Amino acid sequence: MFEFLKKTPAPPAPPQADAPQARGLFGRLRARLGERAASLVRGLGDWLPGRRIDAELLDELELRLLTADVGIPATERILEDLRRRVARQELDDLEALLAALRRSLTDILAPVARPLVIDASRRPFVTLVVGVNGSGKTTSIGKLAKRLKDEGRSVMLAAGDTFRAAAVEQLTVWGERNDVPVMSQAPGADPAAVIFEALAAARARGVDVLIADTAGRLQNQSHLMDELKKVKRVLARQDPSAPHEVLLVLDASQGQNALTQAKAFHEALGVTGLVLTKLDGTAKGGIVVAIATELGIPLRFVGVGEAIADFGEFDVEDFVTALLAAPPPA
Ligand SMILES: Nc1nc2c(ncn2[C@@H]2O[C@H](COP(=O)(O)OP(=O)(O)OP(=O)(O)O)[C@@H](O)[C@H]2O)c(=O)[nH]1
Ligand SMILES: [Mg+2]
Repeated sequence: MFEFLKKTPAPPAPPQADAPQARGLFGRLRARLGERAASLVRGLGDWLPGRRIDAELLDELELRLLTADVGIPATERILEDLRRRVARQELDDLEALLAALRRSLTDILAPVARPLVIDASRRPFVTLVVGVNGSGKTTSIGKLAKRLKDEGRSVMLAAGDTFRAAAVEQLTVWGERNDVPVMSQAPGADPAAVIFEALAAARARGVDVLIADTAGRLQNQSHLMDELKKVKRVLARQDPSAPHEVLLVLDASQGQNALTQAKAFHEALGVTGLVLTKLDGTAKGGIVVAIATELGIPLRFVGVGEAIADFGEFDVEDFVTALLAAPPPA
């Protein structure tokens, strides 16, 4: 039933071949989840007709929520509400149950659907991007830079990943693609120094937004977490209010691991926003619900594929629809 974990990554799309906008971000997510039969509720109705909503059905739903990585706290919260309402005989058919489930999910997610707002009085608005290896940091920075450029802002990128071979080149390609300057130093340079220098350059040039890339690291590598703390400290020496956003990029397909990462990064750095990537590559979209319940950190952006168009702000209604894999509302 949940065998749709992506086996082989799709080749990166060339910049001019972005996915069509027509169906919208979550339309594309829905289509991809649909391909993998990722639905919390698919099949529930098949064995339901003519049947009352009973404990067995609720148990099945509970299992599906847990399997989709909604996590224990959120699943308990949702099921408690549904069981109470079934006991009061408020829900007597599948449609009513689905509507109640939809509402529960929406109530949990709405408080974290808070887009990134660039405070124009902070110039440059400094965004530090962090996360484990391969979560999608550099790609998300490229997509975000494009978005901000399209909004008419000037953007600069800082190549703070001085560790991984080719990391600077990867960021530079995004910079060239979007006509955005990239500040870098030699491989092995101190990331704090690179980002500090980039901030000085951004200030001198009156840039609106500076986005700093960093090397991937595991949350339990304390010396590497200390390195990020140093980046923060050093930035604050130039601008006591910087960084203005600490953006943690999480790979949704990592399920509950993403939650563990988020807790550790948040504790070390005070994460102010999340990017959840690779929602297209997982049946575990429920991790969004777990994160909302257990962390409450604003979810700024989601990634549903590798193309620029596969990146955007989080829309609760659309996401819940995709999760339930129901047809889009008319
Ligand atoms: N399917 C899918 N792939 C994505 C998404 N976001 C990023 N990727 C891919 O994930 C891979 C890793 O992305 P990067 O941006 O290099 O990740 P990173 O966090 O910068 O990696 P390191 O710098 O090595 O820690 C690339 O192949 C991206 O194209 C997404 O939303 N969906
Ligand atoms: Mg990277």
